[in-house]
Amino acid sequence: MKPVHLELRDNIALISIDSPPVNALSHAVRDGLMRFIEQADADAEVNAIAIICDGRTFIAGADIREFDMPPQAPHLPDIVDRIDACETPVVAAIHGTALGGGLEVAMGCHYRIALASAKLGLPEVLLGLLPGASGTQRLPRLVGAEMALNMMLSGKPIGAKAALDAGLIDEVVTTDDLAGAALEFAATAIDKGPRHVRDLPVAEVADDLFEKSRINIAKKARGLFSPERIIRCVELSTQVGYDEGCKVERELFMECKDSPQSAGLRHAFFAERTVNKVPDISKETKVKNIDKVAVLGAGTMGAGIAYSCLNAGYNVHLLDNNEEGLERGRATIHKLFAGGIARGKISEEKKLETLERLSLSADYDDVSDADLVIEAVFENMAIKKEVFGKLDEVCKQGAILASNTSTLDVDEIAAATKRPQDVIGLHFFSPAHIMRLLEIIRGKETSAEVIATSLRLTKTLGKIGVVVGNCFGFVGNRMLYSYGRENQFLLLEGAPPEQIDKVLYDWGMAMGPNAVGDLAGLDVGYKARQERTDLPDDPRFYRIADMLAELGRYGQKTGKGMYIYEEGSRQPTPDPQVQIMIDKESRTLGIERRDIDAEEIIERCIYGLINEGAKILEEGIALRASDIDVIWTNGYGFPRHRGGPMHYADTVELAKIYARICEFRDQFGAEFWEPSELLAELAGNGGSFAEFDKNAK
Ligand code: T1G
Repeated sequence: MKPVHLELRDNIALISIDSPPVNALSHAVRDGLMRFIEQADADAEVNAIAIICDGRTFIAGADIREFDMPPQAPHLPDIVDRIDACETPVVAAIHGTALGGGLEVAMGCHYRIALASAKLGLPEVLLGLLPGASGTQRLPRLVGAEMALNMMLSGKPIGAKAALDAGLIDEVVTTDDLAGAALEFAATAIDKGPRHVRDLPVAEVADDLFEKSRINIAKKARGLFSPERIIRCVELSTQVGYDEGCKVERELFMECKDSPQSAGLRHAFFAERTVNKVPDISKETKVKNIDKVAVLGAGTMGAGIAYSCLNAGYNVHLLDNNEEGLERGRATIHKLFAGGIARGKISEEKKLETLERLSLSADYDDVSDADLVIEAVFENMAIKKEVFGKLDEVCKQGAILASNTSTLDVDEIAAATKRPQDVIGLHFFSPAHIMRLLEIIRGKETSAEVIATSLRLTKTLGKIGVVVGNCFGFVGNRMLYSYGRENQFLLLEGAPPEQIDKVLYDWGMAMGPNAVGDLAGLDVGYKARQERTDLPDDPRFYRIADMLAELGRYGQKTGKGMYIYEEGSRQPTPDPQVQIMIDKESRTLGIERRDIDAEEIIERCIYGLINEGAKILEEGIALRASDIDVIWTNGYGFPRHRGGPMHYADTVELAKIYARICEFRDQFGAEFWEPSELLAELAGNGGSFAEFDKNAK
């Protein structure tokens, strides 16, 4: 079926694109568009042309999947320029999203109309790219260089009203018949004739606009490749003609497209859209109706989860076993609303309306009618089993009983009930109302219905849910153990905390491991380790972290941890006392300290992650390597432009990583560095985790 059609309506050519799911500009769409534009423009019977899309959205951009294929003509820049060159006026009629190449096609048109609900944007920077089909030259001509720059550097779309006010579109229409509105507008354009955007001037800009932008991206887009190239292109649009600007845009676009960063960001884009594909869960799998959510435990996590559920539209009951706890929970929720109001995310009115769906008590009977219960009490197995035993007694049959445990055995928790098929792990990340990731832990008995319902809940909460198997620490925290372990060993062997943190931060991590420890609270990790009975019998294992916790240095919350923090500041300052303590402990453990370079720090911390990730894949705890990448880029501050630990491993080549891990095994022992069998196998046959995922399908 051809994805592009042309229909003549009263001397107006209506070109419609129908290429689900998002009318991306695949080769077939480009080919059809170019043919019909040329045909309609050459047709003397045609007085105007309208371009419209079927389905849920206007063109959502170039077909990202085709970026890894040899380019095929007609190329998008040529199509956009051909539309602009039409003697016959061309109108774009936009609904849903006009993004990237889709907005460039619309800006190639002489006029644009849009439904009030439409969104328009150039999000290429989110894929490590820049608008490569004249977008960097056309948008400044329509909305001015400053707004164009902001739209391209943030990648955020704007609404139809804002687009009209900015001059990006000519009319906002409210209609169920967009094709009709397009034909009506096209008819009015016949007299006006074509308006060639390429010939529009770019308005004067402030002298320091581009300098300011460069300073800004140095902070906000640390280490990213494409933002500077976007600034370069927009700057050129104020200095040279359209064709020269487009020539440079094309060169810089190709640089971006071929960059490892764009490969990493494109991998992340598709990985996040693949997590929903769980083998035994299909569109036919029954989904339970969730109206009332009960959250147990009004601590920071519980209150954050309750706030997220409230904002997603659920009725929420917050339960805590004492009034004081409840008051704390209520205060936290109100504080989160105040923050939302201050950031303009929610209005006072909306807050009051939302709070009507919140109830609080210390009475278990108040959760008996809940459709879903999310337990967020202290991370202790005995306490969790007691709570689940109680829930089993009071909750209605069919209710989903979920635990927000971040490490503990979901099957053991489920065994405390007579309904293990309704028990699941829903591991939120802190802060729960901000972090997009949700690890969905399926137990041995968890039913497909409960998993399907949890995936639906995740989407409703606006989060990314990754279904994983049950083991200690699941995927994220289990891998974190090996990452943190190497950090602890490196501290004892000679690398100061600030060196380790700077190396990993410069490499792209959102924060270094020692600063993260202080943020999360060293007492949290310490208590979790105290709970474990299977820790390695090695005196070096998390030695420094344990010593700091035993000294009451929990991190930011106590003003002292690995670093010291001024009152009210989150800025870490190295503490000479800590370094003295570490030096002394190295001597006590008979470790000769040495200078350690950045490469070794990165390899030991990141290759440890990769090796553990490969073991997790071997055991089937994660369905795909790309799922592991989604967990680490959305939950642990792993640089998104590196795609995630498993994608990164493929870029380094598994044979190199395997060889280095074998060296570490020989140097530091097999207890911590036994290579994963899967990694050995893939390294041995020149394979990759991407291939593993393809074959796993
Ligand atoms: N190319 C290929 N597939 C795409 C796609 C695209 N541009 N956009 C979406 N899909 C697939 C996606 O993988 C999923 O597939 C399905 O569509 C639904 O997507 C030259 C260089 C439009 C806001 O960056 O932001 O143009 O999993 O689950 O939540 O200058 O998709 O069902 O098999 O995300 O409703 C610029 C990317 C490209 C927009 C819809 N455009 N897309 O969100 O659905 S670069 C973008 C989105 C470019 C030019 C440059 C969102 C959406 P599957 P979904 P959604």
